[in-house]
Amino acid sequence: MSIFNTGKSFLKKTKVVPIFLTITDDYAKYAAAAINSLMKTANPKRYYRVIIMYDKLSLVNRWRLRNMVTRNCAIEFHKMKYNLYMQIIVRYCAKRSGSGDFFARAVYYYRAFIARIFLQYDKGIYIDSDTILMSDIGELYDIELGENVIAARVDPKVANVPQFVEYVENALGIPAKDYVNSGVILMDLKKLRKLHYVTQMTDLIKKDADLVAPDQDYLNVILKGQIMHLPAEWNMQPEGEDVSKAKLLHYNLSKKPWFHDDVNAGEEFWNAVRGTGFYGDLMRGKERYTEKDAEENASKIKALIEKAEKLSNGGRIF
Ligand SMILES: [Mn+2]
Repeated sequence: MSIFNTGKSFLKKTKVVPIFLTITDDYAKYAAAAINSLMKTANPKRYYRVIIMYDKLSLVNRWRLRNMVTRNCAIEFHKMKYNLYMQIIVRYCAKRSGSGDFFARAVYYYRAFIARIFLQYDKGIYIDSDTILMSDIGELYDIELGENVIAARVDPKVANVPQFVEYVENALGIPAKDYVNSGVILMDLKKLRKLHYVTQMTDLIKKDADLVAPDQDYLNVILKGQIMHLPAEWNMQPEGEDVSKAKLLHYNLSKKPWFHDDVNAGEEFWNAVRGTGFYGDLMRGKERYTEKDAEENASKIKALIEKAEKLSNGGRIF
């Protein structure tokens, strides 16, 4: 039996767990840590396939990532095609970038295409590159979605910032207690295909609205009422949270352990980096990181909060 067999009957029989990451060259080193942690915590009796969706990824980075393959965890690459949908997204991002928008990059939208591209899977998991697995991701895959289209964690960063609460409730029409983070998503791919998710998303994008977290906002708006809430431990966000029971760490909108020393659960990140072939890159990146970079990053988050406040005063967007 081989994990490199991609036939549908094989997938059905062995229940390969498909995990999707979406990256460009600048995310490759963080993705490597996420993938390495996934492999270390994987159940030796199960099979996994990590699928990396990318646009620009150098041969060297692809080679280094591909080298991480293990006995029961395959690594596969998928280059995104510049189709009509992608053109709409890229144009929107180009227009939005520079307006204090963190997320004006097409790579944030690749996750929306998973159901559409990978017809061989009926269920799958998306994870951000700034995550570390502490438990077998197969357990997350086994969660029953029931009638829901996806499962994701209610976003703790939103709930803790009054301006974000106002924004999601007033501008998006979503109660903050239901607004989810899109960094870890368990997906019913069949249902997403039936909903023509990408078409719905690009229809909204064509409205050219200014948003705080576009891909995540669209996800919440389109799937409102059809999202199961994941237990917090599957998207534990170290800054300000108790990570002792975490099954997955997500360094979301916070000080990143690859730049700062004083990060809660930073050790877990560096443990996951060792042996990936990206250790040197990450160490050099940390050495080069300056006070000025830290200030710039903090001011970006401040700008995001200001933007949320401004937009929430303008009433409903969709
Ligand atoms: Mn993230």
